[in-house]
Amino acid sequence: MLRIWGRTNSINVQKVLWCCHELGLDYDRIDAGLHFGVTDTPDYLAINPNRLVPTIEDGEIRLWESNVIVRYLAHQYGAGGRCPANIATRFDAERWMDWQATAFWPALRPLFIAMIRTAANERDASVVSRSEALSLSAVRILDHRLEDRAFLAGDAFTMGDIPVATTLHRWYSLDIDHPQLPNVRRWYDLMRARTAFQQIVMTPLS
Ligand SMILES: N[C@@H](CCC(=O)N[C@@H](CS)C(=O)NCC(=O)O)C(=O)O
Repeated sequence: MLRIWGRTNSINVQKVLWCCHELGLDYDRIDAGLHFGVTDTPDYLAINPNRLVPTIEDGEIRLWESNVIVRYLAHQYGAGGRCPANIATRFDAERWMDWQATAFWPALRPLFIAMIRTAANERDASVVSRSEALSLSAVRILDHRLEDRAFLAGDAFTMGDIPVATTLHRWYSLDIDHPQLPNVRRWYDLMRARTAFQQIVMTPLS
């Protein structure tokens, strides 16, 4: 059976778990990371030298890097659907997955760490305001993208929606200004209507 190492409050673990639920995959999850430890053990380091979660093992295949894991699962178990068969649609989805990892989450992560994992009196106001501004710029890019399509890569839900929606949920959940962005809101509401999103992603931030 597919094995997944990672704590359930991690954004990167949530991407993988949400993807599994969308694909109807059974899995065995092992708590790992932060106070659960595990990531420093020799056995874990042998499969993930980064001391980070998630990591998966699926038969002979061992992978880390959450978006690569989502790509793998979507291709292996959802080819033609969650991993689109059409090459243009597929790489459109891939692009938004990379954008999440290289632009959206790096913009939002400092704000998330400050507001959720740092005591109010220890927050660096300049980090908070810069991260808030950069995140809003990213969400505006998303709003523009979603102007003329239901999902990030077109008319159907794909693997491309998973990392970005997991990140957007954090943005909406933080106690900051959320200007009216109708396309983003409509897409976020589509995600919120999905049972797997409710079960895996819509949990209190910690
Ligand atoms: N680029 C990696 C980043 C993985 C990462 O930063 N994971 C965090 C959790 S979201 C982690 O392992 N933090 C340390 C820990 O939980 O012990 C991925 O997407 O999988």
